[in-house]
Amino acid sequence: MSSPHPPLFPALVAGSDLPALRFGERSLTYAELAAAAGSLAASIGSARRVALWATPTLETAVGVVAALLAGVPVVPLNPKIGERELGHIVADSAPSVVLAAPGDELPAPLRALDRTDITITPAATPPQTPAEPGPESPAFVVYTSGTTGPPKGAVLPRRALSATLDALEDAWQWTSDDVLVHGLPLFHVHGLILGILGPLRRGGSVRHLGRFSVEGVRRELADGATMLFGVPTMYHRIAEALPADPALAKALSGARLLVSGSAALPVHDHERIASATGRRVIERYGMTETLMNTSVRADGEARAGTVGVPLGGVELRLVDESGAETSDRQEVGEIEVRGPNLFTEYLNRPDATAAAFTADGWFRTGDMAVRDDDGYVRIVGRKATDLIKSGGYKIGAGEIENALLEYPGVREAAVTGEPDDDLGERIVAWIVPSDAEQLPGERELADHVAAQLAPHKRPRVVHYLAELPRNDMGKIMKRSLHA
Ligand code: MCA
Ligand code: AMP
Repeated sequence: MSSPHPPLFPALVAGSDLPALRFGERSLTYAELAAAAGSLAASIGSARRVALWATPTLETAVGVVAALLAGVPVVPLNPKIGERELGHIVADSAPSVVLAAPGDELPAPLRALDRTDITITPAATPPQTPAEPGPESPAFVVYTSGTTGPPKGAVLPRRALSATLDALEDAWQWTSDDVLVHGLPLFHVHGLILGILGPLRRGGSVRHLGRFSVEGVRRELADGATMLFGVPTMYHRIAEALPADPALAKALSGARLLVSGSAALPVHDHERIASATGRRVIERYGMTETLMNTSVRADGEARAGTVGVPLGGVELRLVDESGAETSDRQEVGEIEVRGPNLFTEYLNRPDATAAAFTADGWFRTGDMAVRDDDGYVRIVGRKATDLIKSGGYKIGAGEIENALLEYPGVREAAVTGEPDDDLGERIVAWIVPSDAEQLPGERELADHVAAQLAPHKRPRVVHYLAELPRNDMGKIMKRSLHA
């Protein structure tokens, strides 16, 4: 059947013996991926929405491609997700099917759904590719933290994917010759949309490390990989390893592009990597709701501490507290963006969707920035202190506070972020115990948050206080906690 819309993955339609995906020893060519994902697509084509148990494996990549071929929206799930968060996501997104690798054991809320195993057996005859859905049809629902309450599902249409990936093609001179290496998790935009779908849209290939390691990066860059994606924690670990690892320095110096994102890469790490390798890491800036907004261009000046310039098709402005565009580039303002890269809505949350946009359709990012004279954007902070970025994960203080408050012996709880060399920020819990003689243990509190929400949301430090500092209105004064 011919389709009026161009395919999301032209190289998949063409099929070829060129490599598409590699996870450790296992790999698929474009023809093999088309066959495996095509037959899975045929079996889930009637689903309304599918949940995907997004382990860092070949199955996850095949599952997501299958759902996209079938035109069924995907909800990627962190395989280490805790009970409460999973319950919320399943209830909110109401998937009719869960996709998982054969043998993966799924927690209770998912066992109630129909399960389809992602089997990777090349079909004898390549299945017919279904017609390409329209550009506005939803491709993903990706859950992201706000300052309070449970995570919200950002609905990402197909045109946001193609717009962002094609803008990056231009900014990074990204081609089918590129071989990307990364070890990012596959349940967020960075690892999944940029890191798996990006290479597939270009007709290039990706080698996923299964889990991030400096050794894996060294090995793959020394063996033909041309690009590296990572969060700042990963580049920090690379910077730490460089002085004792000349082979790592050599591998990095041979890469075409080293890209960092999800949080700010400290200038110190930028400089350590540049002096050891002669290569500059470039940063790009994005969000779950907007996909990518800005980047340092491959043909531009790599300037540490900036996230570069707006990508093709993206409108970006800085506004002051009244919502007026700042007149002076040096004045700090909130970044607002508009363009085809944006999400359409938060699932089931018209209130939150309305609050996120201005009347004339600009999305409020909550990120504060200034601009250099030539337009390079410098992010200087976030509007809400209640959003923490740890290891590149966005974490809302409110959801952790709610989880802590349920724990026996906790009377009051506040959560903040504090600087951490490795994670960027680490989560700190401030606890007022019900009984000063019987403190809820630091380890128990961390385990509770890990089990209810997710391990990366667990507090790394716990302080016990007799009371929380409050202002006249009774509001907790978080800024004075660290003082
Ligand atoms: C530790 N663990 C626990 C507990 N404590 N499990 C249960 N209960 C506990 N109390 C487990 C962890 O699950 C993990 O398991 C291991 O112990 C170590 O965890 P941790 O120390 O937290 O992390 P790490 O291994 O040091 O990880 C650092 C990391 C990671 C690799 C940098 O933070 C990471 O992958 N970050 C990427 C974030 C990202 O992709 N963000 C994109 C969203 P195990 O050993 O089994 O692993 S932002 C985005 O998409 C936007 C669009 C953008 O701009 O990119
Ligand atoms: P998330 O909602 O998890 O997708 O995280 C998006 C947030 O990550 C943005 O609003 C920024 O605060 C932050 N972010 C992403 N990339 C960068 C970067 N290169 N520099 C600084 N902050 C970044």
